Amino acid sequence: MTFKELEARLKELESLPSMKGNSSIPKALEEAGFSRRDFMKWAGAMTAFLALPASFAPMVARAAELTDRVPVIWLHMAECTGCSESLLRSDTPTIDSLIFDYISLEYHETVMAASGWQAEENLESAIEKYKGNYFLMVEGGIPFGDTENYLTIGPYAKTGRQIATEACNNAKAILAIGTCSSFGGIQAAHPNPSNAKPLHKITNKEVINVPGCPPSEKNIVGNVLQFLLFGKPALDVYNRPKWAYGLRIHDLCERRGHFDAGEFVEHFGDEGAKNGYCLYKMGCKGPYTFNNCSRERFNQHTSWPIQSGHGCIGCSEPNFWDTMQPFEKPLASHQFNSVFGSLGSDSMADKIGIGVLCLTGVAIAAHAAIATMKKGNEE
Ligand code: FSX
Ligand code: SF4
Ligand code: F3S
Repeated sequence: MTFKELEARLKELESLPSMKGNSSIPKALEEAGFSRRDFMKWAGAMTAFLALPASFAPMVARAAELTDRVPVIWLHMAECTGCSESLLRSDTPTIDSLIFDYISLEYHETVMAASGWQAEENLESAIEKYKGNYFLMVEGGIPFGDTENYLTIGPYAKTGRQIATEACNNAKAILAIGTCSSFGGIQAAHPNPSNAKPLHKITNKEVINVPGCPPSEKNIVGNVLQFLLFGKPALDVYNRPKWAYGLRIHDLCERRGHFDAGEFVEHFGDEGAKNGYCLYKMGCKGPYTFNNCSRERFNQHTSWPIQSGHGCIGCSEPNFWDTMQPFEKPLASHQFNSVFGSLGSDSMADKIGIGVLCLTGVAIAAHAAIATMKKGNEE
């Protein structure tokens, strides 16, 4: 998309009425004590996060200010609500959470006051009023088939599947927020008693997956901004936006130098743990996991699982509850093509595919052993 096209897109958004009446994002930022400078700094960081050149920062700032022009419906299916919590639960309001408050959330069960009949009516009237124009964000897996009524919601006793399908039918864009909605998640783990499905299995419409259990607040807000600015992003084989899920955790991990040097934590709490060594032998699944946690972290960039001393459990990968177990032991059956072979460690998921990850390349265990041996020889 050219700069000119982007400008036209933003102008079109600007011409839509604000859905927040007299309130506006600049006003809300001011009231929350953020200066224009803080906001522009945030927009600069968000621009880099979206992998855009720095010259796009003013556009990103404008897009953030226009998030109150597009109605959003957020549905909860079967899940723990961690995805909403990831975004909303911070001790001080952040610019991300504030922007999210200003997204015109027409319906969100966690943050709205309505319940019962009133909630049901709000949802129906939002779908009707904004037919074809709203963003649909869905959290949670969806029980399907004979067990579909395991998730029954509201005074009309509709199933989650019915509600989600209806909302999908009339949406402008659909984002599956979290691994449950993207891939089924914890309730779809073996033996999947409710036959839970990901959102894309219950609708024919295209679903953009934003997995992570939960996804970071930045990935949630970033994907909304990305969509406002450019429309549909480039996606990998699992329909994850490549700008966010294009690299493995292992590629940019702060402990990667220790992996390459064969320096591993052998037990939680040992000297290696104190020295920040690699967590591969403690079961880290960073080499098989596509996500940007190692770059962006969580909670306003303060920390992330590996920084806090536990390996990645692969939470943004399909069926990770089954395929990434045991979480605190290396996966001997998984293979990682890092040093040899034609696919480098920076290859995208769509080039590799999980099958190739399992069938070709050099076993990461072997790589780790070689690295350890090399180190042994040097000593
Ligand atoms: Fe799932 Fe989100 Fe994990 Fe929880 O709702 S992705 S269980 S963090 O909250 O859907
Ligand atoms: Fe980081 Fe895990 Fe890779 Fe070690 S195995 S470098 S801890 S991602
Ligand atoms: Fe999940 Fe691994 Fe990031 S467990 S939060 S993808 S470090």
